[in-house]
Amino acid sequence: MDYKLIKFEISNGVARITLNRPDVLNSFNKAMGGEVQDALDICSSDNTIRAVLLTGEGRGFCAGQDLEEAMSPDTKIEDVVRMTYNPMILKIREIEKPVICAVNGVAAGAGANIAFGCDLTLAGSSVKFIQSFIKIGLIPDSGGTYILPRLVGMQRAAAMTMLGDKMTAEEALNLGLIYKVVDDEQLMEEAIALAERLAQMPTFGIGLTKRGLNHGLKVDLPTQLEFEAGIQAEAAGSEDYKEGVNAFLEKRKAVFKGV
Ligand code: T3D
Repeated sequence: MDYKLIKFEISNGVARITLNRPDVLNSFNKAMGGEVQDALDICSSDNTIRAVLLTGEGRGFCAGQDLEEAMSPDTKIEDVVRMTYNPMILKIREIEKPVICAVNGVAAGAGANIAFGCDLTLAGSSVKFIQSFIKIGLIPDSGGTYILPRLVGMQRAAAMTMLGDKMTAEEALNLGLIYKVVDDEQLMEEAIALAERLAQMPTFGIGLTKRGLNHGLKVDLPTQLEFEAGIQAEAAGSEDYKEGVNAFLEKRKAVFKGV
């Protein structure tokens, strides 16, 4: 696919997806949603890609749905949710590679929930997160009603989504919504370093770890313990497991291939 609304670059095992509609704070129209989904499919299937980095161009990360497009008579809102946001969130959660998000500016509506749905989210210190759906009478989609109560508890999730107040990066960090706050000027450098570090790690094991974390959100402890036994067996069958143990015993640095 020839991308027009995102940038897609691969370097040192890291695929960087940059939302690229800066004039509208990288809000999503259907076309950009399609491009992001296509890029995520490539990230999933290309074995040379061992980490994904999602960010935005310009002064915003993402202002959610493009409201001009949402108002078009051709747009059915449930189709937008089903065709743009649901598959994107599922791809981010189900791709068995680490997805890092570098939130470079305001993240509103679906933009906030996409950031919260990534594996490791870094935000610049001046960033604001806004559950802005309710400001226009909508509900928090893109997994908001699923992930927010699980991450911050029902009361805080209700306050965030019913009031729609701006939240600072520091507040998001303290609530466990993101991994780290970084000086704005250092954000990309730090996000790339983190992604490149992850891309040198046992990718297959990271993928199984992610599968385990996803599964654990949905089941009881005995079921999850049994699930862990199964995926641990898969991890133990990997080349990286052999390399990790051999490197430890031989007192050298492991070189992981991701398989
Ligand atoms: O189909 C469906 O609707 C279902 C899916 C829903 C998912 C959702 O995400 S619903 C939530 C949609 N998003 C919003 O409601 C956020 C709207 N934007 C804002 O509230 C503000 O722009 C921000 C708080 C994010 C940032 O404010 P500020 O003052 O820093 O920037 P600004 O001046 O408002 O925006 C800059 C430009 O981007 C401006 O255009 P202009 O005047 O320079 O030509 C503005 O219109 C444009 N822009 C910002 N957000 C959107 C947008 N254009 C279209 N859609 C947007 N969401």
